[in-house]
Order: sequence, then C-alpha cells, then structure tokens
Amino acid sequence: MEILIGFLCAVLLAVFIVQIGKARELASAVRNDKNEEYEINKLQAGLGVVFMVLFLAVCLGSFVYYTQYILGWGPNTAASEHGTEVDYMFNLTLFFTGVVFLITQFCLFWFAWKYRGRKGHKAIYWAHNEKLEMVWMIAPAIVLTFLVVGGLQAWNNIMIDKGDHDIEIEATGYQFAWALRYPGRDNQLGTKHFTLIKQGENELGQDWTDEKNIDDFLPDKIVLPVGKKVRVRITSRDVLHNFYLPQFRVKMDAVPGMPTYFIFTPTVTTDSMRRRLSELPEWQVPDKNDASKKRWETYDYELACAELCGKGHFSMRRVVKIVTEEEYQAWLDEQEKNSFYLTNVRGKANDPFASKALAIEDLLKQKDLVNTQVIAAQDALAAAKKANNAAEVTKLTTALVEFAKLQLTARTTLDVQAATKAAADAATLAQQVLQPVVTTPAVDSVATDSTVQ
Ligand SMILES: [Cu+2]
Repeated sequence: MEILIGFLCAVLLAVFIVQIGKARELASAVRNDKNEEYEINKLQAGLGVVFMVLFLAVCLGSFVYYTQYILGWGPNTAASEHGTEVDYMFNLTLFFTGVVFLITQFCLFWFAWKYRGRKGHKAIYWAHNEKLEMVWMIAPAIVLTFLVVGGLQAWNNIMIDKGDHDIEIEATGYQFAWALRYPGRDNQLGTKHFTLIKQGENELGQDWTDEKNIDDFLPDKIVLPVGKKVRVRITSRDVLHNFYLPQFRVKMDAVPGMPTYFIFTPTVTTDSMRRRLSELPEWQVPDKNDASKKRWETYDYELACAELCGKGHFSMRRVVKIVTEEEYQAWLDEQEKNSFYLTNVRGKANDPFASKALAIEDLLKQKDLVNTQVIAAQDALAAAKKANNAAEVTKLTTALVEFAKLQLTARTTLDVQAATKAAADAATLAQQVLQPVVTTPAVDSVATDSTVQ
C-alpha cells in the first residue's frame, strides 16, 4: 500500500511539474520572451540529467540487490554440465547489452543537456554521415555475429545426440501432469502407441507384447545419479507442454506426435545444493509448509511445464532429486517391483506372457535373497558397534564390501544365472560372518528334558 501511495505521489508530482512547465512556456510565447524559453530548455534538460542519474542508480542497485536470484549467479549457477555454457552465453549477452544500455542512456540525456537551445547557438543541418553510419552498422554486426555464432555453437554442443548417454528416461506431458517412465534394468524403454492408451489401464499406451516394457516403471518423481549422461525423451499426449528443469538449464517443447529430446549431465546433488543454499541468510528462515525445518532443508529441484497449456498448467510440477550412484541403485531397487506390467498386467486377461515364466521375476527373487543377507549383515554391524566389539566390526565391515559387490550384481544383471550365483555367494558369505541364529529355546528344552528324565 505504501509503495502504491508513493508511486501515485511521484506521478502527481511529475504531472504538476509538467503543467507548471507548460504554463511557463505558454506565458513566454505570449510575451515572445526568448530568454524565458532558454531558461525552460535549461531546466528541462537539467531535469533529464537528474532523471538519468537516478534511473541508472536504480538499475544498477536492483541488479546488485537481485543478483542472488539471477540464473547463472550466486546460488543459481547451473547444476548441469552444459548449463555453464548456457550461463556463459547469457552473461556475455547481458554484458554487451548492459554496456550498450549504459552508453545509450547516458548519451540520450547528456546530449539533450549539452545541445539544448541556447542564445547564439544554431543547430546545424546534418542529413547523413556515411562514416558514422558505417560505424554503427558494423559494430553491432560484429557483436551480434559473435553472439549468434557462439549461441549456435553452444546449441549444437548441447543438442548433439551421439547416443552415448548412460540412462534414457521418458517424460510425457498431459493435461495436467507429467507421466514419467524409467526403462528398468534392461535400460531400454519399451515401445508404445497412442492407440493402446486406455484411461486407468494403460496411460501411456505401452505395448505389452514388447518385452522391453516388462520392467518399465512409472515413478512420481525424477531421480538421477550425479555425473551420468541422461537422455530425456519428451512427448505429449494432448497439447503442447514444455519440459523445463530450470536449475539444469533444460528446456524443450513436448509436442504431440513428435518426440523431442534433451541430453544433460547433472553435476550437483540435491544435498550439495541444499548445503550451498544453507550459507545464505534468506534460506535460513523456517519453511512455509514445515516450520520445524529451515527453508534450505526442504529445497528440491523441480520439473515444471513452461508452456501455458490450460487451466491446470500450474500443477504440472514434479520433484527432481540428484543423488549419488549408490543412492540411485538403492532407489531403482525399490522401484523395480513397481513395474507397471508386473503390478497391473501380469496374470491378467491381457497378459501376452500369461503362460510364460519371465526372467525378471527370477531376477527380482534372487535380488531379494541378496538384499535380505545384506540387511542382516548391516544389522549385525550396528549391533557389534553398539556392543563395542571391535573384532566383529572389522569382520563385518570387510564382509559388507563383498556384500555390496554381490548386491550390485543382483540389482543390475540381466542374467538369471549370475543373479542366482550372487544369491548363493551372499548366503555362503552370511554363513561365514554372521552368528548362527539360535532356533531352539535353550532354557525350556532343558526343563523339558529334566522332566522326561
Ligand atoms: Cu503443460
């Protein structure tokens, strides 16, 4: 409210000054007083210079004040490999346009002051000057060529698809959400067709006769490992949407009937980004939704839709988490059992593999066996640490390194034999390092034995 009142006062003051100026101008014209006209010129040109100083001060001040919020500055430096290139182009453009802005604004008001109408000064008639025209044509042409060629080069570097990505995921925009799809452990997205789309049953139109679809799962957020090259296949089911990951400088239209893509490598984990933000005072305040936490503690990267696609456009948001490779593998492990095929199609009337045993089911079974042993070993290690049993801690820590290797095999292999071997090896290792579990209740059996005697 105060700002509005202040703004209105400033407008009224400006109107007042202009009206007084006009009245003076009219009076001098009636009196045919040239000196009065020169005085008015001086006043107006002087006010122009004052305005210029204030205006440029406000521009520079707001730039400094909002630096923390500008992409490419402070906490908003890019969190992806190619993002630094985009930020560089932005900053280069900002530099050139900033310099031109300062020079032109200065010249505009300074010239109005310097060449104001004065006694004894006559304006010269200057139709054109070829040299000057050449300068102001060639200088921007050089700068723009530099910017455009640099921009094209950056675009080509970013968009080139060498097929050497580590992970391919898919994002399908629809009114009003993103359907995300991961390829599962075969690392290949299954085929889909729009004619197969069935509300509630097959949202993406996945073709269940394609075995690549069997392990595809549809999570509610994007989780990616840091430092891995990710290709996102971007599609839309209805209207134009836009796949936008601001912190990674990823932005691409989702077009119905025409898949697009974006390849990027995340470089900053969510945890690192939170730590980065925790150093800033404005992120130290309590969170809006959870007052027990600071704002930086609940920070998450996000996927948004950057195409105004209808009334629910605002709700097209998904959380994006960048994690370490180990955390990513653990997340995949969790998600694997949620494969859309396994949870919704397997064993149903529309299951094309109804009578066939599937390798993925064996793989998941073997993986679960390994996981059980690993959890038992981790629990044993925790207990040994609590009991201050140094020898046991050393033994279990060494064993857990071996367990981790077996677990990784069980989590990633496509070969049932390899998975079965990993499960068998894990069982053997568990036998060697874990205390045998006592199954007979010792006290009771002794009592029973003595009664029998
Ligand atoms: Cu949208």
